[in-house]
Amino acid sequence: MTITITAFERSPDRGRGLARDMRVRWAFEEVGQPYEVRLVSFDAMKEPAHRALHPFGQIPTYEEGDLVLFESGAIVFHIAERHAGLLPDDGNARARAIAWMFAALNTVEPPILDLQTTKILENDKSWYEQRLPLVQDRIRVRLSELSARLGDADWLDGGFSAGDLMMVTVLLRLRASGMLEEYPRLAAYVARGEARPAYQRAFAAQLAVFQASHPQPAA
Ligand SMILES: N[C@@H](CCC(=O)N[C@@H](CS)C(=O)NCC(=O)O)C(=O)O
Repeated sequence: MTITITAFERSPDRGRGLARDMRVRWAFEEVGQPYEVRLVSFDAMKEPAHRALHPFGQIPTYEEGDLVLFESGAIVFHIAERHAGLLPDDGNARARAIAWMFAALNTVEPPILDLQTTKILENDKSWYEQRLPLVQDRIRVRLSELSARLGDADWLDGGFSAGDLMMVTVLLRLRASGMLEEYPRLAAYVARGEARPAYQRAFAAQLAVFQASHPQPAA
């Protein structure tokens, strides 16, 4: 059965792989599951037809027959449950990998999103200069804890899992800030994720969407 996801028609990140369809594409590539993509505009995302798939009018969504999902974490989890390759077979190891997915989305991502909101939406406020370092320090607490737990390991708990996939995509949102480089183990961890062939195929696919909508002039 065909699986269709939604992604930005014009991604605000200019194809840098930060939109959340990247997580889903990467998961598909890791497990070898073909998928189709329906591109949606910002306007279309807020229309009833898309809201029927996604109550908050966002991307990504997942459609497979009668099943419709939203939330990148739920979608990646569903893919990982359906296919081998993203969750260990051992029950305890599987539970820990799932815990890392939640940690990425629920503990590490919120302060990172807070930084983006602060920089984009609050930079004209009188209190911006006072708030920014507070937000950055909250991220540093999490990065320092995560780095300590990762130690010299390649991945968070044994082999690469959906927990790492989610954590790497969350940490990538920090790249432009330069904060990731303050934690060499985490910078190397993210680089390991990006080096995976499945990541590179997913990245190329989403970049191709941006390049098609912004053709380069001939040299
Ligand atoms: N928690 C959701 C967040 C989804 C989300 O924020 N999607 C962004 C793209 S990365 C979006 O659609 N933004 C447009 C909007 O909110 O109007 C998930 O992980 O899927």
